Amino acid sequence: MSEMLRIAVQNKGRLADGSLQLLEQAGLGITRNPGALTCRARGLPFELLFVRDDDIPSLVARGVCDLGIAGENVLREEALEAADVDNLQTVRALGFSRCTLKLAAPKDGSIQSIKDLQGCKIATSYPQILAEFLRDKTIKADCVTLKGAVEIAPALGLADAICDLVSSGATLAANGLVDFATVMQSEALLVRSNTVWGDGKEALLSRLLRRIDGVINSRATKYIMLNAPKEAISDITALLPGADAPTIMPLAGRDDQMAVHAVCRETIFWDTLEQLEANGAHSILVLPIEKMMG
Ligand code: PRT
Ligand code: ZN
Repeated sequence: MSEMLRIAVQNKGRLADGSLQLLEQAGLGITRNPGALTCRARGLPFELLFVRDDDIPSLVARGVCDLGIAGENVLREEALEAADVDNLQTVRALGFSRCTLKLAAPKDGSIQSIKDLQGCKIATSYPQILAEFLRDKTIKADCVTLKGAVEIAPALGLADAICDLVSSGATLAANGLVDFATVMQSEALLVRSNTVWGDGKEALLSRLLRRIDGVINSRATKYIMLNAPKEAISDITALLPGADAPTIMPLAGRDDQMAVHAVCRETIFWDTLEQLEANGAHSILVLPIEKMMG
């Protein structure tokens, strides 16, 4: 198969590590030369292009790249701004670079809720998303567009409130701001162009998606092994989160004890381990799963 897919990823920033890690775990085999803006994968016929995240939607929509990994926030802003960005579609939500686009205002100030924004100035890097949100709420406000350091705008007298991305909330707090509404949630998305591809490219994307699904599923999944008295087995298996049919085996030389092995598709919290122990389980091991298929 001589077909190749070109995928745009962020060069540097909050999406870059997650994107490379995912593609690497999907077996692409990426060795980046310092300063290089493209890289051929060793494991599958893919080429990576390292760009600014804001350029990813239009590079994919224009067919310069077949695929791209970008934040939902950037994809939505670009789609609202440029009509040609319609020519792409989301193929997977990737679960990393999660954040929330929020409205915030100075603590103890006059703006405490959305209705207080009437006639105010709001600083943001996402003017299109904000305008759509305000239209929807029938609020008329002025939007001040800043590329970065949006949180400083109220202190400088540039705006009364801000609309910006929040993850830990530390930046808002450090600038004396409090959030009062959510505009949108965001995570990294894998997008493709709507351009019609040949069978070779489609097959390559399907192969990548199966592997990505395997990586994403295995992240939340753990393998649990424990030993327990025979009579406690049904209570113990009922406690295992998201486990289908566990393997139950006798322990060599111990008639009264069994070993339980299970794949748990939900997070195993310390509380669960404590409950397992309280029900007689011992020698409990929780192991990460690297890959899953089938
Ligand atoms: O250079 P390039 O244009 O490629 O990068 P960039 O500077 O535009 O973007 P970058 O790398 O900062 O973010 C890329 C994407 O990561 C964003 O579009 C979001 O989809 C996602 N993301 C996730 C975030 C955050 N979390 C985040 N916390 N993007 C920005 N922030 C900023 C936010 O703007 C604020 O200034 O971090 C600050 C708040 O963080 P907390 O933890 O203090 O709340
Ligand atoms: Zn950017």
